Amino acid sequence: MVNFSLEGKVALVTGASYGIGFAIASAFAQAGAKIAFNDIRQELVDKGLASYKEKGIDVRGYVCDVTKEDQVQELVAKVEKDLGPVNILVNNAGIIKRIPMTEMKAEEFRQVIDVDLNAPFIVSKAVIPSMIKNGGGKIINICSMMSELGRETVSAYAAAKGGLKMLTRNIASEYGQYNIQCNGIGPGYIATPQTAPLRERQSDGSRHPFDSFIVAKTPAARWGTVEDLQGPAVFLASSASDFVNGHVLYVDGGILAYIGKQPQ
Ligand code: NAP
Ligand code: GCO
Repeated sequence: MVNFSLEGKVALVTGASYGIGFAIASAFAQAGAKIAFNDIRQELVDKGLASYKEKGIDVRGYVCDVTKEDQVQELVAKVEKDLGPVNILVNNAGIIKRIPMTEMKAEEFRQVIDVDLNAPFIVSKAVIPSMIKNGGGKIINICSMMSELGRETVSAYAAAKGGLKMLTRNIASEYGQYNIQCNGIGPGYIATPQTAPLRERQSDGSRHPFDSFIVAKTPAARWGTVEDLQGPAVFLASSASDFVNGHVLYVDGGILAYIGKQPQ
């Protein structure tokens, strides 16, 4: 019997007050996991706690900036004390800065790399020792279309997400022997606050050009929803994927497979 259950597991999802992280943590709870999440500010954690409660999901929320190693080590220790050792980690917290590369300050580039690449390294490094001690674990890194493709104004984000794909493969390579599976999820274009600027209605009420572009580039002819990511995340967090390692599962409606619609 294929087992998608997460009963008895402790899952830590970073940056999960809302958006993709919130949806993944909610799905893990439905599959039986005990949930811990963090966000960077108390008011965000409080907002998240209220949202989980509204869905009848019991979670622990913690304030932690995932780019700060001391805060991350404290977070992991608190989760272990409150719920038990982390069995499933989702490195979800992320930022994007859409700035033409030649206009981007080096500090802005560093900030994106820090959250989107350095932080998954820091948090993974914090949980791997206990995963080894406990006979294994699951690490899921939230990658992106930009792990494979570039586009104007997202140089830092693409560099980070491309690096995150290779960090995923390297964790799989280095720790697979301890029954740790590290995989990525590469969401397509998903309707969340992060992509809201790309979907804003124009002053004349027409759709944002990028919105129309993405719908035309997607065989599914729609933006993804956070719910589209829940099944793939539960699969990669469960024992059903114990022989899947170092893989990035693209949940993109087919964008990466499609050259694009011929202009009419
Ligand atoms: P989002 O709506 O911007 O949520 C990101 C979350 O991460 C927010 O709660 C954010 O808090 C938190 N965060 C940012 N920096 C942090 C830090 N240093 N420490 C702790 N938490 C931090 O993004 P999303 O759309 O849900 O995306 C989640 C992940 O999926 C990101 O890694 C993103 O790159 C990736 N992704 C998104 C899409 C998409 O189309 N939406 C597609 C592919 C991949 P604040 O509110 O303070 O920023
Ligand atoms: C952008 C978008 C994308 C999505 C996502 C696609 O500006 O191109 O924000 O980067 O967030 O990463 O997979």
